[in-house]
Amino acid sequence: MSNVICELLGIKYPIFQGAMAWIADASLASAVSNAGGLGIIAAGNAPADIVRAEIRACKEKTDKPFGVNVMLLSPFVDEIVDMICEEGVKVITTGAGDPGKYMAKFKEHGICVIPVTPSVAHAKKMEKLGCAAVIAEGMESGGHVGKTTTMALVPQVVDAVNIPVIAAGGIADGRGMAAGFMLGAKGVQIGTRFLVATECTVHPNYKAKIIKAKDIDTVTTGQITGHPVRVLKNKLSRQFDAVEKEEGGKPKPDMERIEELGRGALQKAVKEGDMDYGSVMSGQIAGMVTKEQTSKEIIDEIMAGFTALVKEY
Ligand code: TUI
Repeated sequence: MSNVICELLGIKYPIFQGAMAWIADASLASAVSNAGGLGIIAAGNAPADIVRAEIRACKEKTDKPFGVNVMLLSPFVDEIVDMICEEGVKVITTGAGDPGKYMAKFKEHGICVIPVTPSVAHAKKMEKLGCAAVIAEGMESGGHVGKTTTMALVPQVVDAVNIPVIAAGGIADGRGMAAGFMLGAKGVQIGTRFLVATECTVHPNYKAKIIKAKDIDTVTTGQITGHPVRVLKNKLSRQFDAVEKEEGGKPKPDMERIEELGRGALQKAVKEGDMDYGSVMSGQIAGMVTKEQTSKEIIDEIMAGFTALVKEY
């Protein structure tokens, strides 16, 4: 297939691989790009040199377009932006904020900027900034989430802006992709299903927990800090629950105590495979993710399902 997103980015299928912090590296991103989607390296909270090495490794592994995600809450965001411009990255997505401060620099380097947006107001602002497209991400997603569901958010963003919209949150197969397109999206972003891809280097315990997860197994932690994060339930999420209830009842909640619980917890899950006290970020669609497959198998299966459905209706 070809559409506005495929043409904009020079990719075969309008499928983005979600930029999962500490997880989405050169191995996964290059595999997704080689399979015809847009692989995306997550900068997360990593310093620029670490991300630079992943970008260079990705260039070695694929000659197809790939992107980098800038997590705007990162303490290293300024150096990440400089490095991305130096490395000649063509497309970036942003998360967890407003990339306005960096737009002039991105434009100067001819970089295509596609922010993740949690609301209509934010999406309109992104259009005014000169972004090429937006990713409307519903609260079904894993990791840091907004407040609105994909079903409600996507059509409202589509109506509000004149740039292409990519749907994210709760999508893992051809049905989800078709649903996103019915809502007016021109592409989809998929995270949780790629987390169990063969080329994904996350700890095997993490993949096993996603594969075992059921529909009701995710919760959001950190609600009162203003940065809610969707994870699979475990001992850490229950600790969060208890501490948030305790602090939430106080006139002046101790936010630092809650932030402290989450510090380093994602690495603990991703690198050490600690499924009890690690932060096991996952989307609500985990219950539908039942086996490890190569990125190519995942993309081919999604596209086969999508095309059959689109022909049917
Ligand atoms: O960014 C994500 N998902 C993430 S980032 C992450 S690392 C992290 N860990 C702990 C706390 C916070 C981050 C793990 N998962 N998805 C994209 C996303 N962006 N979701 C929500 C947003 C968002 C929120 C507010 C985008 C813009 C925004 O704008 C607010 C403003 O006022 O600019």
